[in-house]
Amino acid sequence: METLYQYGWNNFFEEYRTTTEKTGFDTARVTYIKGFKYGLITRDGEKESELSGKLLFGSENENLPKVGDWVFYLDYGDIGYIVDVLPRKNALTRKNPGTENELQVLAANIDYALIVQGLDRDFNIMRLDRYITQILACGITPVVVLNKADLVTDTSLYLSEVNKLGRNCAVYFCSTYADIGIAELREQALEPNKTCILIGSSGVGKSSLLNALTGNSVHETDSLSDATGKGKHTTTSRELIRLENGSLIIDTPGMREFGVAFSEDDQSGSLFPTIGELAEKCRFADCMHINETGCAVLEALANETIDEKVYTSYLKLTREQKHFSTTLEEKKRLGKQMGKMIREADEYRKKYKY
Ligand SMILES: Nc1nc2c(ncn2[C@@H]2O[C@H](COP(=O)(O)OP(=O)(O)OP(=O)(O)O)[C@@H](O)[C@H]2O)c(=O)[nH]1
Ligand SMILES: [Mg+2]
Ligand SMILES: [Zn+2]
Repeated sequence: METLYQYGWNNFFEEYRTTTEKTGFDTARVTYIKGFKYGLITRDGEKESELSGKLLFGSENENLPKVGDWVFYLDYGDIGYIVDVLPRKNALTRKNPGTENELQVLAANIDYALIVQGLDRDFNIMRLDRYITQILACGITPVVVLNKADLVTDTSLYLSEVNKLGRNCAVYFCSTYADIGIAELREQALEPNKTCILIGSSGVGKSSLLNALTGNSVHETDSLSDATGKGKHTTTSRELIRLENGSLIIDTPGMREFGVAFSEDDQSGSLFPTIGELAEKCRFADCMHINETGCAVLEALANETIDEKVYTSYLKLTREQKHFSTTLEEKKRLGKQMGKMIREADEYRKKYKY
């Protein structure tokens, strides 16, 4: 079990294992997925595996194993067969790009998400707020990493922009080129046996950071010297690795979209603390903070006690959330109707035997 604990196994999973009758199966953690192959870290080391037919054909995509998941598997010597996924402590999700109401699970059982932005044209405060909101909704602690600090002379401007969001998350300025902030990140943000994930747009330096953190080149990075743009080492799959200090880290491919996908219940003050706090002082309990009289949010906006971006981001994200959950409900409702029709047709067929 020693190895498993080193890879993040804890009482949460141990309790489940001991209370479930899965005798004959071992547990392991998914470290990568390449096509039909699942990389596992088992008590005896690495083992490449596949999904059992039951799991492959009997599960919704979001319930299939993802990087970071703990699974039950059968050992067949050369290969393992994954038979089940243990309950997740949490999962990093987003709206599946190109869909209206599909959830995409990016990785499971995550303690920290390092949101990486580059201090070049990539820096975008609204996008940062979007990432933070969705990550909090997933029950994951967000950490802000502003990379390429070598490109700017004054980082304090960026820090005050981030602080205006009122998010209270740790902010690190890093440069893999100038070796700025890497040691702090390693020592303060990464904990032994805890899992963190690097996320952000393509080219912000996630893999470069991972390499700097490990001190060696585990992940190839895009090279600036390649003027043709060919042979870029953009990351194409997620992979969990263990660093020397015992922390676990997942590198991911850059994301173009990070659509929010959380439920209405999560939309309370905890996801938008600045707005939530003000909302308590609005005249109407159901105030939408759009044009109501006696709205404390609009008042704060008018006298500039809150930043306009905080408000704009709140409106944008809650609208998106609303759209996501209403289309999801609609889909479920239609699904139920469809199910009912099929059942009725079946009964009708049985009754009249045709
Ligand atoms: N100026 C500057 N450039 C950097 C720094 N770190 C990385 N880069 C450059 O940024 C580019 C992208 O780096 P990667 O580490 O591959 O970026 P990534 O986020 O992993 O990209 P994807 O895998 O496509 O998501 C490369 O050309 C790096 O050399 C930095 O600290 N400063
Ligand atoms: Mg990369
Ligand atoms: Zn209001």
